[in-house]
Amino acid sequence: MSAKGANDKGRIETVEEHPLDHILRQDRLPHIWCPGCGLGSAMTCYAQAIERVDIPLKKQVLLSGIGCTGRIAGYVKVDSYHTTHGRAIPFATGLKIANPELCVTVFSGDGDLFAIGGNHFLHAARRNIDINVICVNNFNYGMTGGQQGPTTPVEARTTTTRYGNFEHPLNLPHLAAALGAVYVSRWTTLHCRHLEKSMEKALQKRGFTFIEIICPCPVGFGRPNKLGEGLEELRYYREKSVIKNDASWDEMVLHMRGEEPIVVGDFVDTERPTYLDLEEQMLRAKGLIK
Ligand SMILES: Cc1ncc(C[n+]2csc(CCOP(=O)(O)OP(=O)(O)O)c2C)c(N)n1
Ligand code: SF4
Ligand SMILES: [Mg+2]
Repeated sequence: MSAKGANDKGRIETVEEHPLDHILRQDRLPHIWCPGCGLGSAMTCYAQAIERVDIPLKKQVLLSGIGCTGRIAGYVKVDSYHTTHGRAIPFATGLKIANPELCVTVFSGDGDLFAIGGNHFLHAARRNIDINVICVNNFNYGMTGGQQGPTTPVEARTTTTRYGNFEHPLNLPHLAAALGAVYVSRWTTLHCRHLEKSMEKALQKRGFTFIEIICPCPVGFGRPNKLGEGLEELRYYREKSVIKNDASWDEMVLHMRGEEPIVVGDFVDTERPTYLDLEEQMLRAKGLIK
């Protein structure tokens, strides 16, 4: 797309515009992400999805905690909140309960959502709060220098596991499904079309939805684990990925070593009364509301 504009010498020239310019906060760009980081692709998928769904942008809200992923909430031009580390889900819960008309999405990192914020994830999913949680899983704390986190694979090297990680990682879709999330999917940043479709589905679905995005972090994860630069890390994920929508819980496990595939797909798509549905049903049954 292009438009005519005057340059600083007053001459008219053609200025290239990106089709998503109106969805991004231009005054916040350029972004802070490292060359080869997958976060730009993840954000682009989200920007496409919020524009495609039949929900006015004015009703969409984006929240994040702290981390490289958390910056997305500052770059997308919808009402957004860059909350404290790990606390985006309680903010999102409060927003949704106070104003159920809003379409509320949390976009944050593996460390933010599942270490310091793990408890909030658990209870929002169990209560089936009608919010969407999108987690960029780069297997480490990217922003603070590549430390080990709750999704770091066994044997992976980080700045705090110099000889390899010896903790069992969380399996995020498995956890979300076990907690009763009504929609659960996993894609890599290379599966742009699938990821966009999943985001569209999640935005329109009633109930707690969860999407895991496997994302290259060439600085914090690719380099110490000898996966190469961003493009090579992406190639590694592409070659190992297998789409399997009906994957069993065992197949969802990410080994990230040897021949084991990275299983991606739409794993759960079901219905369950939301927190507000149950509250309304109960109050109505007791004659407390009409
Ligand atoms: C209460 C608190 N503890 C710790 C930090 C430091 N901190 C900032 S970002 C971050 C980790 C981010 O990791 P992740 O959520 O995986 O995001 P990424 O940078 O990898 O996208 C930490 C520990 C903080 N900002 N606040
Ligand atoms: S540290 Fe990792 S996640 Fe953060 S911007 Fe750099 S490549 Fe991306
Ligand atoms: Mg991370």
